Amino acid sequence: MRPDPGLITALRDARHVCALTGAGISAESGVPTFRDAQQGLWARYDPHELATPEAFERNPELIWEWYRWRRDLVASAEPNPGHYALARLAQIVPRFTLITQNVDGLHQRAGSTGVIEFHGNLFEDRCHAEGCVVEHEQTATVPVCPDCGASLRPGVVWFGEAIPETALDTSFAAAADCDVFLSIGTSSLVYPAAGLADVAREHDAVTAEINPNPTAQAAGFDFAIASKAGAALPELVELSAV
Ligand code: BV8
Repeated sequence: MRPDPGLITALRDARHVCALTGAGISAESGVPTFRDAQQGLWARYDPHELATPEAFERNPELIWEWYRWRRDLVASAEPNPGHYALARLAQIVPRFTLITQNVDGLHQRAGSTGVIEFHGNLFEDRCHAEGCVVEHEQTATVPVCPDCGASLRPGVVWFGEAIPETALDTSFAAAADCDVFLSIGTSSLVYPAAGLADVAREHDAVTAEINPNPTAQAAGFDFAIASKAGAALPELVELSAV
């Protein structure tokens, strides 16, 4: 289905486009979305229970096993046309801000730069006490910080943890400044990320949601494209280039 001409015009006229992506943009790369990530061994766990500091402190071995499983899953995935389309969009519009809730690094592998990782990065290890990123060669089930001896944990933001300040401030400033806000492949259920669309709307940005399953917030968007990101984005980006 051809995108709405109103959205194409808005993209062509935009000074600044801001995109927020969620697990849905990586679904076509074979990375399960956050809500259906629990396959097989993990089916009995709720990600909201596992992605918390409490779960890590209670059972660091289990949490490390889960994240190593996810790292393997993502390492074998490739960016898809949706990721590449956003990397292309950055070359077309005067200013482009890409904010992702995903921790899989697929935007960067598709060529996007300056990606704001709102919820951190799956492949970084951080000291659970000091928060610093730690490079190491440890093979222990639960690696430890060479500086203070605390457990290392994956460099993601867990439920109940604050968003990194720079990512938070930069993202909300971009949402407030942009002319077009694209919400792509997210259920828009997790805050504060889900609040970015509201800020864009309050600052008169044209807003669009791209999701094959329209979310509960779809009615709040100027345009709701009920399509997969890998199908809708390449066409949307090329039409906005002319
Ligand atoms: C915070 C990283 C405060 C980890 C993630 C009680 C205590 C504390 C906080 C709270 C609380 N109650 C509520 C909160 C706030 C909480 C929250 O929002 N909870 C929700 C559940 C209500 N938020 C937080 O805790 C945040 N921090 O509030 O801090 C604070 C302040 C100061 C000091 C201390 C604390 C932190 C939240 C970050 C959690 N980390 N990920 C990891 O990955 O392991 S969240 C994780 O789920 C994702 O990153 C993402 O953000 C989120 C939702 O996932 P989605 O990306 O939307 O994916 P989902 O599966 O849901 O949906 C996929 C969509 O794609 C679907 O709609 C589907 O239709 C669509 N789709 C499918 N295929 C395609 C597609 N779309 C396009 N194309 C396709 N092909």
